[in-house]
Amino acid sequence: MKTLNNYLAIDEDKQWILSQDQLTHLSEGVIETLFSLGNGTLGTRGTSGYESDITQPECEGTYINGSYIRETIEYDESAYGFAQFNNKMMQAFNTKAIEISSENEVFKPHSIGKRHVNLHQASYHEVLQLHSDSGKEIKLHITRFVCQHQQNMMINHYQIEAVNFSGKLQITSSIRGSDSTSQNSNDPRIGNLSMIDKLHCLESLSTPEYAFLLHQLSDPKSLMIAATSHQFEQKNKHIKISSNSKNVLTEQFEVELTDNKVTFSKYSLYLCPQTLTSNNQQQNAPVDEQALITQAREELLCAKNLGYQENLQLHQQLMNDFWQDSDVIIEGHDQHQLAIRLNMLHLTMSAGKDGQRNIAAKGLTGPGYDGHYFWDSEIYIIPYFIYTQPDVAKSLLSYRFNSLAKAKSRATEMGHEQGALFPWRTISGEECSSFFPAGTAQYHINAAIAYAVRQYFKASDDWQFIWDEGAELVIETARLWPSLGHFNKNNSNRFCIDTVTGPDEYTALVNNNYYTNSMAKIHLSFAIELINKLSVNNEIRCNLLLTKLNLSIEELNIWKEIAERMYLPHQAEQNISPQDDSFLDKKPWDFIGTPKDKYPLLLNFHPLVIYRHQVLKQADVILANFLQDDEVDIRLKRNNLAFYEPITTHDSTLSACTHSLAYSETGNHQAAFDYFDDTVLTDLNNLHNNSHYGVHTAAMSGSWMCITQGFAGLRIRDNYASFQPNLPKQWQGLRFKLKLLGCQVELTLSRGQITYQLLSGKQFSLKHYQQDYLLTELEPTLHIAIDED
Ligand code: IFM
Repeated sequence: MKTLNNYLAIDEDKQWILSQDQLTHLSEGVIETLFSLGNGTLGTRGTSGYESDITQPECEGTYINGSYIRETIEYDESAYGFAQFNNKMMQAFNTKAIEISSENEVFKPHSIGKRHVNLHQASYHEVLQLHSDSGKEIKLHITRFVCQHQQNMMINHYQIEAVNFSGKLQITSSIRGSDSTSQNSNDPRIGNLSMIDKLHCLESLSTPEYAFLLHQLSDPKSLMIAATSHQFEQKNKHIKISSNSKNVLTEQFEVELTDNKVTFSKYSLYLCPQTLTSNNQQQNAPVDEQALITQAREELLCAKNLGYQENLQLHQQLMNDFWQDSDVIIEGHDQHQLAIRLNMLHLTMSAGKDGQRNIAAKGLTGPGYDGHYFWDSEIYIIPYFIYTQPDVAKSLLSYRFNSLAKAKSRATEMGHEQGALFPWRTISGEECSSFFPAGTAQYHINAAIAYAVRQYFKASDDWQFIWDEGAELVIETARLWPSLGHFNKNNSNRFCIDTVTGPDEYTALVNNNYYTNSMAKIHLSFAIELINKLSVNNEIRCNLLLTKLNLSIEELNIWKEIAERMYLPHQAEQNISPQDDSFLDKKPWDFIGTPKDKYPLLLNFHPLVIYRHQVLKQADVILANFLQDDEVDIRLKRNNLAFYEPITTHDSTLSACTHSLAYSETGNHQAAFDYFDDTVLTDLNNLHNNSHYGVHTAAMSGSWMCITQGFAGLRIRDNYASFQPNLPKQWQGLRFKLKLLGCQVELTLSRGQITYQLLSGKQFSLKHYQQDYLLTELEPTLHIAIDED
């Protein structure tokens, strides 16, 4: 096994390198997505920056997570409560653009460059061969990283080798507004972040020291600065500045070739001080233009003082720490090994880490879904962070806490007397879904947030978070359920929730969606359990909290009654759970008569046609059953799988991983493996044919869940973790680490044996199938032989 500290070994290790040669089956746009880099705040697509007819990017983009432009949603037929504004993730200025010339002749590439991404280092590498009309040849090496140690910074490093001439080179370097990122399309998944017309240029400057473009956004009122600074190893002169438009700043440097080489770094800094949330008043303080310019200059000069090598080392150190804790090692399947690493890397490169930004469905890799955050974060993505980087999980939950005020006013707008209603899709915290049947109607997002708090708390025992933020989140979101349903006399007085949409977006506005009702039940039960725990932990503080939130015993009693009397649809004859009240009465979809090219159905049939049929876009009951854990009998889970799987299209990338998890849990290991394969390769093989507009972060995280919660059977219980490991027969071994219950443990599965190892922490209780064990500092290792039959 390679040592993770040895960068050289990693450089040569094919399982850490994703190169263009391995991706000949993919289009340029998909490769740009896969080669994207980011750090949770800033992300940039894997485009060369050396633009020419040959190296023209399919979709240029550099994005700032959490920053956005607000646009009015135009409806021809509007109605009360419709979302009024869209948020579009900030597409920042392109600072990767350079061009090289000699004696007024521009060098052009012979062919597209040779590119690869080093997954361990989160760095992009490209080699381009260029020539001039008069036959001069150069070789250009580009190395790029988006600094893990400096959230607003990207560094591009260039090494130019003159092959057959000497003298001087002119380097033209720009900061450029990207006008358009995608064609108009009827595909609702594709976003368009073209926003240059929404930015008003206030100031630009170019000096030998640094350069910048400063823009003003009108809504939300904010400033954005893109600044660069160049650092040459050779003698150079800053010779020309031209700015033919307010949205482009071009500089030129003349550099002396030394030993036929020119080496330089371009430091790019982006600042966009924007208010994401309304809870924190300080953030609303206006930012002064001059202060922003000074900050940009100082941060650039500070990075330059450190120099390229030092910055690279700081960046690599953090990446090294990340992989030390997070790596999953798969033996016997190179493609899965590469894919799971790619997925984990994109998750960490996309997730906000400061409580002010979340993780977009497409990460920071493309314009898809306008850069919005969905329930994907809580149900699919946070589990990965809970067990590998718990601080990131916490900060994603803090983002929700910080937008609680907006969720509360949305609840009021939607007619609820109290509580919070979180938006289906958003950046700023306001509802941005313009199609309410598959948007606002997905009230289950409230339960998703509470479920994520529950999982985080169970695994981390983080009381401080629960006291400061978690409890309030759980309580305010729980408050909505009583007003969303009623005790129905026609249904034995059970609590029914009407006119909602569950996760399956091929069925909308139904009564008693099984998933929503189950999750509401879990949510309310957890809220009550949590308040009891808080009271035991600190009764006075708990009473203060309940007083602050104006939560009475009567309200708690209602929650209790609702949870107890929640109606969960059940059809006794087949022993299955109907997806909702009307689902089983609908006409079956004609799968045999639907040719392959009619998928995804959402691009080929009107929603009403789809809604009228028994057909699923994605797991609904199956997901509920997984999240319900041991509350549901395994026979019911099996029956539900047998019923729903054949009528599920998996047109959503959130579906395959759920099915893999469900098959692992119910013992169909081959099916679990096949669905895992579909999940882990979603982007690496562009399985849904839309990875050119960004990766699918939920599927990426879902693939991690398939391994840990599926193949290894991890479940978190009160004060212990339980495992039911089953190494796929297609693999030779599996190894991963988990952080939970104050410890770090490593699991190593090989054919015939599993090893549990306590890496840190005092003691760790676990259950392996039915047997209890304790790992301690004195006896940290447990080997268990596995009978493969
Ligand atoms: O949140 C999902 C939804 O469940 C299915 N459509 C895509 C969204 C973003 O991934």
